[in-house]
Amino acid sequence: AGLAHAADAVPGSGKWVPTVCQGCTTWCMKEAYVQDGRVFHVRGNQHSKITGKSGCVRQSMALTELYDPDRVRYPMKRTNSKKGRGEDPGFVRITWEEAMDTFAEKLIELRRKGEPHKYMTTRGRYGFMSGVMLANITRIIGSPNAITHSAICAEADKFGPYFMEGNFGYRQYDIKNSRYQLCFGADPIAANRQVSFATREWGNMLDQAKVAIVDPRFSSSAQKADEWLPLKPGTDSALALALAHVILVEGLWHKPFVGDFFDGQNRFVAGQTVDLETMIEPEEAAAAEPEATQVNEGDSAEGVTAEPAASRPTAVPTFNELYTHGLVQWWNLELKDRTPEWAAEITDLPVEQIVRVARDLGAAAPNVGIWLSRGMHMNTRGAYSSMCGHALAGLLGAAENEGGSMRFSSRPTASLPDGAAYRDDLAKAGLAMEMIDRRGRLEFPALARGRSGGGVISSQPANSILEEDPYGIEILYASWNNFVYAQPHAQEWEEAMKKVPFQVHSTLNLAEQSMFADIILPASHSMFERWNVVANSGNGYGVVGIQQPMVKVGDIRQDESEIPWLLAEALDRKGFSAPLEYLKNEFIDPETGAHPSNGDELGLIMVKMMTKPFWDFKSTVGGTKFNSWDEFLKVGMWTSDHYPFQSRWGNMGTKTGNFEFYSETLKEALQSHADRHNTDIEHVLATCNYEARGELAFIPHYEHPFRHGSEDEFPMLFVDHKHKLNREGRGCNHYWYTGERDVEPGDLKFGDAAKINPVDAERLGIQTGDTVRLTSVSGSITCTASVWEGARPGCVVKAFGMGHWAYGRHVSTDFGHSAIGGNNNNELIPRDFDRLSGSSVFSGQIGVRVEKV
Ligand code: MGD
Ligand code: SF4
Repeated sequence: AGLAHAADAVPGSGKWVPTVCQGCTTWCMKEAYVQDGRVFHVRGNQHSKITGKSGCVRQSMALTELYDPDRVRYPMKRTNSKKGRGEDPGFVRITWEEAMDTFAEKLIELRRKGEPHKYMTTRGRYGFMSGVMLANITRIIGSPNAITHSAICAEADKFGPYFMEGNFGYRQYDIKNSRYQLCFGADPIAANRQVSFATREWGNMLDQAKVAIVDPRFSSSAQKADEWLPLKPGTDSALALALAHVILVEGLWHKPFVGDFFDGQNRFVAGQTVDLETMIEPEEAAAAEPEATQVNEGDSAEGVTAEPAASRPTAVPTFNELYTHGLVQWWNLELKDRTPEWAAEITDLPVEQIVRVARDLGAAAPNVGIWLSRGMHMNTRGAYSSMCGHALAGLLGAAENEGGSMRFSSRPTASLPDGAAYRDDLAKAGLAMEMIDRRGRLEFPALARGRSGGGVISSQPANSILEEDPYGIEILYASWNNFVYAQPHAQEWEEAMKKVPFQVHSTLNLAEQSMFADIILPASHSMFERWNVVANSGNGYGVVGIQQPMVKVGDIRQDESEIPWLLAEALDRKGFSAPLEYLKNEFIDPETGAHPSNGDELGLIMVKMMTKPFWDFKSTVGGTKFNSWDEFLKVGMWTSDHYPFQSRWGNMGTKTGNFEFYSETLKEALQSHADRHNTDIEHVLATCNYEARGELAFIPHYEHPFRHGSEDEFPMLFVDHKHKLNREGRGCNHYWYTGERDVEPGDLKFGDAAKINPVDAERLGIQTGDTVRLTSVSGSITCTASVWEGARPGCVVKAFGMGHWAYGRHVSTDFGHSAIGGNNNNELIPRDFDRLSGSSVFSGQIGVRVEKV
């Protein structure tokens, strides 16, 4: 049932079926070639204005995931109650009915005890239908604890853009029209959010644009750039501020966006403040801005003025800002002293390079991309790094502009019914409990969208469970995630998972997370085996695509439609009918008016409901026109109109409507968090480990990198990065992944390499191939040394992705015990936060010691 284009599964008559790849956050529109009931090949969706038929190197690894011989093919239960690494769970096959009945029984018991809030769901990667199982049904049961992985992904990335530009989201970079691309902590042709597009366009871009990569590692993108800026980890904000300083001192800012001095004379001189207002003579005042007149009128109203306005000097703003706010305050409070010489000391980059990059940026403005990612801001004070980086986009007029960065295009999918009407009193009481991640506490502002506690603290639950603060968790449903491996300080997750008595893992493979599970549910592969909706943006276009079941490997179920249906049915059998009523009543096929009678129908109905704005002929959303569901299904994706450049200038969604160098929006958010805790902003910042006091809190400014571990004990710095073959934490169980590791510069075939510079290698007596132990404040791992000039001296560079002690034959030497090649980076990375955004720390200054063993 539900196999799309089943008629095509006839020998010799293959067909391209549209779907979406979710191998990373790029979410590329795809087509899969299906023949004889098998998928043979994938390529970009020919209708995609972002990628066309092209794709990244790892698109085909979706197939190795789908047909992985180690894939879980039926539900299982644990027979060994002892949990922990090295304990064989003793999984045995069970039916879907037994699996769901056991799960439902545990949930009913929890409700009987009056503790439904002790149920937690964790979400890793997801489709747009995930909210039904993970949030809506969870709330009907009575728990607020729907925890997503967003804060281990890149929440800090959204901080600067939100508080300066009103955009709580990622950006698309218009690299086709760019004349300069400056990437901080991003390797766009290997990872990040536009990989297929960036891979296709990078070479073309180099013909018309300069590219500069800021990274302690000589990444793939750095190798194809004009400038490599191998700065000391954790110092990106110093570089960004110095670039801003030079841009201002040399008069290179984009005047049609930022504005200019009232008389066109540049007053930005290093070390000198600029007056907010200037007194001008009467004849100049006549030609000056209307504000000058208003000052006189105000004076007059208070009875101050004794002489006519035109006959005395008048105060005017020294700098007339157009679409920005607070430039002079930013200069006075911070930028005036942030010279290239100052930054060179901190970053270890040459003064000339900083000045050259600043001048080139100015010359290319406004067609400049300021590309930010994890390496720059996923660190203890990363919120302000994010602001420092994004401020350059404002200064250069590159925000929302051609050749610059844009927020994601509008992709108006219809939302699904939330089920609030199906919550009983018990559920409402559970929902009122504090969330397990402690969001909103004084020390966790997590100011997503400007709200105190508005964001998730993805790494906190393990610690909360161990400390039983606010309480322990009794039941966990983990969907498409592997937090025991993917979370920083992974050891803590192992400990916490031992304490959760009942766990269900919906997964493709038995991963580390599964080793603590009581029930394993074999999930559908997102790209080939389920209905779902996924949207993204790139190249100026918003796209919405559907995933559809085209094959089925084993006795699997669709994770975001069939599994919630089966759970709702099991709960209903046990007398708790609200979830099933919610699914049966609220989900209605917009074409036929039919209600679902099983999970597969539910999946199709959800897809049709969400995508109706795109295929309903009455729709007014613009973009691609479809006249029916069938027409839409064949193409499998909708494309928006092109992004309207500059349309948000003056309408940015900040408090002032402008691009805020002095963030009134952040000031308000910090104040509301402080008010909530009856304290002041200074106390909030001190508690959250930031150095800023006073007005500095509201502007992009330099904070010293927070170092984990002393220089004496841990003299080198750890640089974690995504390997080009990583499909997030997945895709690893294949020899393409383990064998071809050297597609990433400096890595070793079949190895898990710690890459160190020859200078350090000589000092430490280490050669390529040696086994080395890396130790941080968090833990110790062993791996293979690779002596490589692309690692900045003083750094140990290592890709995330190997070191699975469970997952499959290609990555674990002894399944359930130990990993091939090395260990997980996350055993080295401590649990710490950028508390203003809620993000976890992965970059910055994590001290390590390297020893040959
Ligand atoms: P994964 O590890 O990708 O996700 O980390 P998580 O959100 O935990 O999830 C793997 C699980 O999903 C496995 O159990 C797998 O079998 C299952 N799975 C695979 N495909 C599917 C599917 O189609 N459906 C279902 N239901 N299950 C499936 C990712 C996270 O890791 C992210 S997004 C980032 S950005 C971080 N990156 C990162 C890093 O760069 N360095 C370090 N050190 N740590 C990192 N952790 C973060
Ligand atoms: Fe696109 Fe990422 Fe899939 Fe590559 S892995 S095809 S970039 S979604």
